[in-house]
Amino acid sequence: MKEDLKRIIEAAEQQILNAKSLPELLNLKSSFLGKKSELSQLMLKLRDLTPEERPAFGKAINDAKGVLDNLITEKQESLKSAEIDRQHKGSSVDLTMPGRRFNKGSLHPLTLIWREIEDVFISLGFEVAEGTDIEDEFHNFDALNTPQDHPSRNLADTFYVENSQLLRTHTSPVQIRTMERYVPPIRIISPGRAYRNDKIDATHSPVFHQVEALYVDENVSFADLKDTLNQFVVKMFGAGTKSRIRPHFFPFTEPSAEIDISCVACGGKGCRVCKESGWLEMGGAGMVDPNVFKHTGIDSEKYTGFAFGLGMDRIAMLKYDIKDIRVLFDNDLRVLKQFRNENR
Ligand code: FA5
Repeated sequence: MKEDLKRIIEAAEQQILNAKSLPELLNLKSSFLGKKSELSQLMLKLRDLTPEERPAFGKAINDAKGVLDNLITEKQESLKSAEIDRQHKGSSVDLTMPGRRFNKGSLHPLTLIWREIEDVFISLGFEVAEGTDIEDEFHNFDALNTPQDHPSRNLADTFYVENSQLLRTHTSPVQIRTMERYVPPIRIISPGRAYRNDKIDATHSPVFHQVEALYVDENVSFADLKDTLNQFVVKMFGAGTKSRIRPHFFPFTEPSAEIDISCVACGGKGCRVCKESGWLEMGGAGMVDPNVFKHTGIDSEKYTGFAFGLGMDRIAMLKYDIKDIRVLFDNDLRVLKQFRNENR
């Protein structure tokens, strides 16, 4: 029997080592270790042996099976890696080439401006307050001292939702909500979306973005308003940029003003962007009207405050030299990709 085992192992060893493919190896495995293999047949002969002889013989067969099993596993690994080498040699894949660049997304120019504006105002001591896009008439109009017959309340200008609710037409309701909740000193900005039934053109969109600012404390003056605006403009657009304030009317501020900044496209000399005037309209501003304080329970004898609201889309257009507001809403990848390196 020992002779038989020796012969079987030697024959199997030769054939396993010479196997050329994985299917051939699998066939050999079944013929040397399968149920009909010589080794399995030898097992059947165990019953012809004496009980004393059986353990040693059984162990010898199992050892032989172990030897063959190991040989087959080793051969299998070497055939697999040879196959992988062969595939790579035959193909044109150059494993030393650098990988393809991961196509990273980029932040939208409005998001970049939004973040930059927040950073500038935070550096000036303001906090960021949040409002909601859907507002009620009280916070969007009444508390802001807007008369019942004011044209901005018109269906043609405002998108109403239902039950006197509307899509806010400006970010000024955040002033009211902040003054309702907190006592002065209050120093907040509130960036966000606003909605108006405006005709679309190069500088108007029915959905646009504003940033509201509100500063209420004892002795806040118009000089503080001008200085804050100037600092913002210089930090945002650079040292050579000036801001100017023109008299205007808003129901919620007295006195009221419109804010212009010197045209960043031509440095104030006059060009197509600023319609040759050298100035660009950015937003509205003024000293908080005492009637607004009354609606929010703030003592107008003790406190004064300034507020302003700037168009963020217009700021983005100036900063990134975008000539049409629609570019900010089209999401054309050719445009958005240009902001890849601006991401923070
Ligand atoms: C207001 O909305 C006032 N709430 C601003 C304000 C706040 C005044 C606090 C005083 C105190 P106005 O309607 O002018 O003001 O809008 C301000 C800015 O929003 C405009 O100068 C412009 O930059 C931007 N804006 C207004 N409508 C649109 C629009 N349809 N598309 C794009 N930007 C717009």
